[in-house]
Amino acid sequence: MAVSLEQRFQGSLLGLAVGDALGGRFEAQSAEHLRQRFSGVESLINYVTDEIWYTDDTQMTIALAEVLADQGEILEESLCAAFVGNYVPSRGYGRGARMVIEAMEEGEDYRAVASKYFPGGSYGNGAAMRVAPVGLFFHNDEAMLLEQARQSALPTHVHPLGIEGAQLIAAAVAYVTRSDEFKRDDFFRWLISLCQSEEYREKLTAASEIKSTEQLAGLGNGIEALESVPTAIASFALSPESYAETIGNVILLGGDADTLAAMAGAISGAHLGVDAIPKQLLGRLEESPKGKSYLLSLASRLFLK
Ligand code: 8NA
Ligand code: MG
Ligand code: MG
Ligand code: MG
Repeated sequence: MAVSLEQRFQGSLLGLAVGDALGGRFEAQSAEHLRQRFSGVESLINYVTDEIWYTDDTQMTIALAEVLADQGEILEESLCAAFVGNYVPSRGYGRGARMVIEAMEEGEDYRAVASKYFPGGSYGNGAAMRVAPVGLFFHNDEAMLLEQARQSALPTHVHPLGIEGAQLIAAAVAYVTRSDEFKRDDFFRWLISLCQSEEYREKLTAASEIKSTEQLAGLGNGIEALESVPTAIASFALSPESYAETIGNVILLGGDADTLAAMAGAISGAHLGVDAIPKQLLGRLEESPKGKSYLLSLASRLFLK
């Protein structure tokens, strides 16, 4: 059955939140440990028997989606206000991100705080992990897609590799949102054509050549955008017809599991729609004030804007 555009928007936000929440259980564990514990993706998913809670990845994505649904574009001042309004330190933020948001909260010069903390800016994956709403909203407009992904990164990530990571995840989400059929070669050709750095061009080229899940680990599982964005994209492209495989295979890599699964899940959910997320997982996503129902209605608001 054809997947509607609204189901793609819902699939992407919920796919991101579920990946984040499941991956968050295993953040910073080693692949060896996870492989001993779980025989594969199915046993990982069956392990979930209680509520799963999302982390900063989803919390910051909500901020972006709210700004886009309200205003139709990312404006720096509104985005910072939304980061502050959605700031829940217990969700677990990157250490630079925490400093920057707290500076925003205090009305300080947050850009100065950010560049003092990481000279040259952060190249963490924090801009990429939250960018999916930009990919959904601007799926038919390449220039706006890239510019708005950049704008959404700047308050916390001015390093070119942090920004480019966000642009590539936004582009991957946009690609699958606008096309019914997934054409792997075409997908990678387009993403590689968007690369500005040799670093991403090389990694995405390697990602495009991967033929098995065993090869995914070679792309990285770290907190830096370059060590996680290509991995998330590759995991989706390996299992484009399975949400569970897409997120499960990156969670089993260990390391920054929540963020890998958030990014991969946002792409997969936009491709397959919300009904492709196993009930075993979606049914256990937290029902807090900004939990499952809120995310579904936020996705619909974004779709209708
Ligand atoms: P960030 O800007 O603090 O960057 C994340 C990390 O990347 C930093 O803490 C550094 O280790 C490293 N890094 C980034 N830029 C530089 C640089 N220029 N020089 C040296 N090191 C650098 O925050 P972010 O928003 O990019 O981070 C996203 C990550 O934070 C995600 O994995 C997310 O899940 C969250 N996170 C939370 C926890 C937790 O407390 N549960 C643990 C890890 C990550
Ligand atoms: Mg997180
Ligand atoms: Mg599609
Ligand atoms: Mg993380």
